[in-house]
Amino acid sequence: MSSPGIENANQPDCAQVACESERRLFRMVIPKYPAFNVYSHIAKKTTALGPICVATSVSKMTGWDVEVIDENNYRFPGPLDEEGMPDHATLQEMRRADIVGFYGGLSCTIPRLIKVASFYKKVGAFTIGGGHHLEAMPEEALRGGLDVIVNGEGEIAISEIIKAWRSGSGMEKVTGIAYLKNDSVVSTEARAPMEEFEHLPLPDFGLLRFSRVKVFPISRIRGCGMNCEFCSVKGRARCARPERLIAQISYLVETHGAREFFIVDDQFAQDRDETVRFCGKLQEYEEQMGLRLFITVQIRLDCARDEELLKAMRGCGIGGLAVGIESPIDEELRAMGKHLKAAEMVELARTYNRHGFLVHGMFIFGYPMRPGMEFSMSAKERIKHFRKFFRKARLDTVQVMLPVPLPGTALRSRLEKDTRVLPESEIGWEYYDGNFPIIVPDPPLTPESIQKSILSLMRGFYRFRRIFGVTLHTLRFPLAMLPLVNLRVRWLKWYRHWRNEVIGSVGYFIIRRWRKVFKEGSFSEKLKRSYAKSEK
Ligand code: B12
Ligand code: SF4
Repeated sequence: MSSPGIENANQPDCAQVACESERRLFRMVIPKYPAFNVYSHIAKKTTALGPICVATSVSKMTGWDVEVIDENNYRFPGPLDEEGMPDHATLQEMRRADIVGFYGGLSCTIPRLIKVASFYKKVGAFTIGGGHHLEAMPEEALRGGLDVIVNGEGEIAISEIIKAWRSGSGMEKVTGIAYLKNDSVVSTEARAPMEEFEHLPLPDFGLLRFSRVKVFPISRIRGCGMNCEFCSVKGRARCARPERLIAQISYLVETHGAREFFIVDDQFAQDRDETVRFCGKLQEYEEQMGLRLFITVQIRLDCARDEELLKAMRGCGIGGLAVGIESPIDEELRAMGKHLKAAEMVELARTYNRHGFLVHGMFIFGYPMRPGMEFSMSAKERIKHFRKFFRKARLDTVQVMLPVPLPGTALRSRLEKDTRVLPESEIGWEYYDGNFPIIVPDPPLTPESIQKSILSLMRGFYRFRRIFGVTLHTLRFPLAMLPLVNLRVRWLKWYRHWRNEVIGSVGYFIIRRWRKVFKEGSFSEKLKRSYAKSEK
């Protein structure tokens, strides 16, 4: 079968007509992260929700079998190539996929996506991509191996594309997609974001092949109305009913033995009253089933002021909070479009801590000021601010990243205008994971100094000597439980210290390995070259 690029895909070829009665295969690929980093560990235990939702939609279509290959959570006996990567040639030999979908949500995975997509295109599969990066930058991937890119949510669009491909009726009538025609990118009329979710099937994690999921990603709310300058999530929040999230959880608990969940919604409590209702319903379910779940959510700091919400969250097993604190420096917060002040943030983080939540603070180091904002601070001084904040806010774990000019964001447009984004010819998409300097920072900072600073902050937090803390806390366990009253409170208090020391020491090894991989790589050379170019 010849490769059905968008133009010849419109006419079904002979093989397509002859095998009309055969079942066909749709394979979804979640491309591998390029570098070892702090996410590598979690990626092995979870998966990406968006492509699972899209694959689930295809699985409900007549005549289609579906499988998902998550390259970040890919295990024995999945075939590997000589580089140790998932071997798509063998997968294709085992069973030929007619259509291959690609998750293009993360810029850092785009080079791998293009490599795998061009392979599939060469062997005659029809290739479709979706996700934040591809929406913002469709052309490179369309020229590199994708036939069609979906803008926005894919659950409905995918079935329309597949039907159009099968019937040969052409893609022009499918809304919200982009493809190449006469060597130019054509975008069809935009598709409105979904408002109603009840008709969508529940995401089917059983479609994953060669993966084992421990932390299940689930979702109720899409979009975020906050509009932070550096973020690619746009559009107001659209919410499903709490019952839908309960249905996802109960299904996974009862069929997959799931106990750990990550609610991927950008702000868990956006739809505040319904969120409280969700917590109540979940607590009820857990009591009926006699089990306790562990749930992590992403939440804003100022929700810590809402006592009723916090109580409801604790009641249903929400234990982990990922909080975008971003910076302990007021001027930087203003530049990002954040409305809180650093001093307030310390208090709010401590409130979460007091209520027994494990708080993971996410920060950006060296955020570039907006025009007209006069502010200058050395890297050393900034590090001091960060360290003081970590200590005062009593954060359980932290992640300090560099500013990333993500495609489609206002930050990227602003920095591009000032030619402060390091050229892609040197610093490619694979470096867009927050660990590498991609921009020319504000003076007196330099790309090297900001990178050294995040390493220093992470190494200061995740230290080797925390291994001794693990031993100490393990030995202290019997003592911590005495006297034998309030056992749950005592256990939780002990567990928090013990768990933080375990993560602290595991983190040390992860950062050490990241540094080693980094030193062996060629980034420093590329950085010098591209920085020199941008200074000219
Ligand atoms: C959960 C999450 C994570 C998880 C899991 C990531 C994953 N998906 O594999 C973790 C914590 C590991 C993570 C890490 C990172 N993340 Co993250 N993450 C998210 C988050 C909050 C939710 C993703 C999600 O599940 N959404 C819900 C689903 C339903 O929506 P969706 O993924 O967009 O999918 C829909 C459409 O895009 C489309 N679609 C998607 N794929 C396909 C495929 C086909 C074929 C079709 C037709 C359609 C289609 O249909 C889907 C269903 O409607 C998003 C923000 C967001 N709201 O999307 C950020 C986001 C994806 N992350 C982002 C980033 C930058 C990162 C990090 C680099 C860290 C950082 N600096 O923040 C790291 C990278 C990891 C690494 N190893 O380097 C950016 C990506 C932007 C970009 N251009 O790269 C986002 C958009 C947030 C932002 N700041 O803008 N992340
Ligand atoms: S950073 Fe978080 S709060 Fe800000 S727009 Fe993105 S998802 Fe919303």
